[in-house]
Amino acid sequence: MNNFETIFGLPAQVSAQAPGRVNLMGEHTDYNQGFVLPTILPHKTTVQMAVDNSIGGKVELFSTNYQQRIERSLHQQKINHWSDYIVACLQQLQQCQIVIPSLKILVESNVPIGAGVASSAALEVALLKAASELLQLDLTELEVACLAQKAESEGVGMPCGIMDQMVASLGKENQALFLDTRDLSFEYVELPTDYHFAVIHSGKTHVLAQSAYKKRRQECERAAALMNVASLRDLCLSELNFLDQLPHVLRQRVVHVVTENQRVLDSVAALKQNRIADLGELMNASHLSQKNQFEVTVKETDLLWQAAINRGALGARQTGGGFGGAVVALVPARVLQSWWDGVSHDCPQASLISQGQQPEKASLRRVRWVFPKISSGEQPLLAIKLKVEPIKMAKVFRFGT
Ligand code: GAF
Repeated sequence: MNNFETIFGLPAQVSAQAPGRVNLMGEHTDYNQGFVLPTILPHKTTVQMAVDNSIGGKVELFSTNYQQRIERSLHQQKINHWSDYIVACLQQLQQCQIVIPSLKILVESNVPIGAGVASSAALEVALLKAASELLQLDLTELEVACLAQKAESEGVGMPCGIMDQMVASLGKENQALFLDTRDLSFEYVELPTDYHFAVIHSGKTHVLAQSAYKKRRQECERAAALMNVASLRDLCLSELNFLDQLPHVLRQRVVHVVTENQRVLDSVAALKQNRIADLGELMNASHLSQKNQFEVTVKETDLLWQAAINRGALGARQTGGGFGGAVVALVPARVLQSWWDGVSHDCPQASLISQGQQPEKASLRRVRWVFPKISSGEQPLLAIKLKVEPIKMAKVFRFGT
């Protein structure tokens, strides 16, 4: 008997999984219709599900991480609880005229929470993939990602972009997902095998819904409006000389987004041409831009970034939404152990989440699930249509040559 049967007294009908992610380049660019370059982690969330007509229109949920059972009605709004992510996804399906029967749902995960590695997207995507199979909806991976992003922004109230849900749904091992968030076109880019992308939790938990994430997004939208463009994606490097009409803070935000978009394009080129040292430099520039221009790093991630470089990483950067969470460092495979010995000496509060290509060797320190408290009354700022239509560019994008 597996966990599901022990907990619910009936066998699971379907099971689906989705991974956590580490973003290698392109931070806070997705809600500006820009570029991102994430990849997946070996850590996964598993959702098992069965129909149970005896529980009358409700869903009964169990999380093994919390060791907690809860019954939810799909008429209910969020209650600032881990189950909100599940209810929000099922409500998205209802909005697509899909009838949701009474369900029993089990969630198990080893994706660290509060580390900036997209645990909520892993839960949403695993849930929607399981529901799609159970209810024979035949959702595509793209549709799953779009529904998951809508669930998080509309149902949970976290106005995120689409990067995390896209890579949780479409990501592949040892490949980065080079994604254009404007039209959701993407390409897989092979990652080098003789280097590791080590992901390290700084020890400072990030809770995006309580952070200035929403404020940053609003600043970007205000800057775009003042610059008379649909989004910051429409600005190019040469236009950075003409930001005089913007207040200082907005100018800083624009500089980050425009240069970060360029860094994604440059990182893709560096990976394809095996210019790994160049990729390291781009990662360092990205961290400094997140620190000085976008102001989303914290003392703990800055110290960890410095230690990672001092101890021999080719480059490093804060990854994910920021305000705490993780740093990703590019480390030659042959020095990985001595590098980590040095970093963990300099930053004793840090823990290695994953060391990239050899997940089975990663020293995993179990991170307790801590679901963020989500403030109420937040409106979604971005509604992505279920059927994605390419959006015409307002301007020809002029990055790179
Ligand atoms: C969080 C969000 F969910 C993403 O959409 C993205 O904006 C990221 O922060 C920052 O790049 O993970």
